[in-house]
Amino acid sequence: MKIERIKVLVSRPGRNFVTVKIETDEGIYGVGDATLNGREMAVAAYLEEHIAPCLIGKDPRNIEDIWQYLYRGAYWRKGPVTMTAIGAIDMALWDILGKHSGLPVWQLLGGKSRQGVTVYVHANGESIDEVLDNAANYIEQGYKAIRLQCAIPSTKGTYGTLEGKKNYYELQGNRPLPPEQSWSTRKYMNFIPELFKAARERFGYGIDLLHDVHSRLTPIEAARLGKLLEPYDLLFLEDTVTAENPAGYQIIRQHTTTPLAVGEIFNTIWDAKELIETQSIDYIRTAVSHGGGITPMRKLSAFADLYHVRMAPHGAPDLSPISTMAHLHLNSWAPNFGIQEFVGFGTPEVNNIFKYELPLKDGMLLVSDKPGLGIDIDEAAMGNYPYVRSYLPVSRLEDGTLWNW
Ligand code: CS2
Ligand code: KDG
Ligand code: MG
Repeated sequence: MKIERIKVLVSRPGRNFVTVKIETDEGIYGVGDATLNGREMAVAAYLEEHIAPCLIGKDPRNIEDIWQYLYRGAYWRKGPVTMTAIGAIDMALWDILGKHSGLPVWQLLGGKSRQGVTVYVHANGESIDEVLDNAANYIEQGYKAIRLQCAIPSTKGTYGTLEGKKNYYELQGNRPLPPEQSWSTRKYMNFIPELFKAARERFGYGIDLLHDVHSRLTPIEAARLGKLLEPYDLLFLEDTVTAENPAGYQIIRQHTTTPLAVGEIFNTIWDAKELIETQSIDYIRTAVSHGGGITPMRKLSAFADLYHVRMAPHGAPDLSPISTMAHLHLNSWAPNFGIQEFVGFGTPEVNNIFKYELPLKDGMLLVSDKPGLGIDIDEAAMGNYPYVRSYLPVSRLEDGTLWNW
C-alpha cells in the first residue's frame, strides 16, 4: 500500500479547523486533526510545503518510521506548529491501518481497559447561581464530573465563560484581532473559593468538580489557592501556573493536597518528563493533535503510568471531532486513563462536515467499533465554510501589563 495524495483542508463551520486527508493507492484514506487555534495557517503551510511531498509513495502502515522521519528527520524538533502537523499525519495513518485491517484503533492499541470514557463537562456563567444552575442541568443528564468557571465580578472577560454567546463554537467567530481581557489575582482569589463552597452546599460530595486557572497564577499563589480549595475536594485544579519551569510545581505540591493537572499546550513527552518523574502532577492533559499524534500519546501514557499520573486529554472546542474520536480510542485502551474533557456534540455546522457518532451512557462516551477512528468528513460541505482569520484573546493586568491569557 502506498500514500498517493495528502490533502490539507481548512474550513470554518463557526470556527476554524484544519483537517488532513491521506489517500492511498488502495482507495483507503485516513483523516487527522491539525487545528492550532489562532495559528491555523502556519500548520497548513507546514503540512503542504514541508510534509506532504516527503510522504508520497511511502507505505502508510509504517507508522513509527514515518513519525520518526517527521520528528528526527526534520532536524528542527518540537514546537506546536511542527507537532500539530505530525499529530494530524499520525492520526490519519492509524485511521488507515484500522480500515486496512478491519479493526478499530482501540483494538490495535491493545484492546479496551474499560467500558466507557468518563467525561467532564463545562458549567459556566456570569454569576455563581448561573454556573450552579447549569451544573444542575448536567447532573440531571447523568454527567458525573463538572468543571466550574464563573465570571469574576468587576473584571472584563473572564476565561472559560461564554461572553454572552450560546455555545463555545461561536466564541472564535469574530476575532479579527486578539480581544483584550483583564486579570486581577486578588479579585480571583477572593471569589473562586465562594463558587466551590456554594457548589458543595448545593450538590454535596457525590459529584466530581474541576476548575481551570488557565495559567494565571505564580507557584506560591497556586499553592494558596490549592489550600483554599481543599475543603471542596476537586478532582483536579488545572493549569495553575505555566509549566515552562517545571520546578515551580514542586512549590505548589509541597503545600496542598489538591490534585494538579497540566499539559494541554505540551507538544512532546519532554515537556512533561520532569513534572511526571518528580510526581508533581496527577493528570497530564496533552492532546493527540498538539502532542504529535497517537504514537507519542501511547508512550506518554505508559511513562506517566509509572508515576501514578493519569491521562486527561484536552477537549476544548478548538480540537476537531477527529481528535475527540482519537482520544476515545486512546482513553478506552490506556490503563492509566483518568478523565476526558468534553464540550458537547458540536453544532449543526460542525456536524455538516464531520460525520461521527458519540453515544453517551451514564456520563461516559462510548468508543466506536468501526474500523479505524470511526469518523468521516464531507469535503464538499467544507467548501461552504471558508477560513476567516481569528485569534485567541490576550490578557492584561489592571495596570496594562501583559499577562497569561
Ligand atoms: C476557545 C477558547 O473560542 C475559543 O477560541 O478555544 O476561548 C476556550 O475554549 C474558552 O475560553 C472556553 O474554555
Ligand atoms: O485554544 C485555547 C483553548 O483550547 C483553551 O483555552 C481551552 O483551557 C482550555 C480547556 O481546558 O479547555
Ligand atoms: Mg485548560
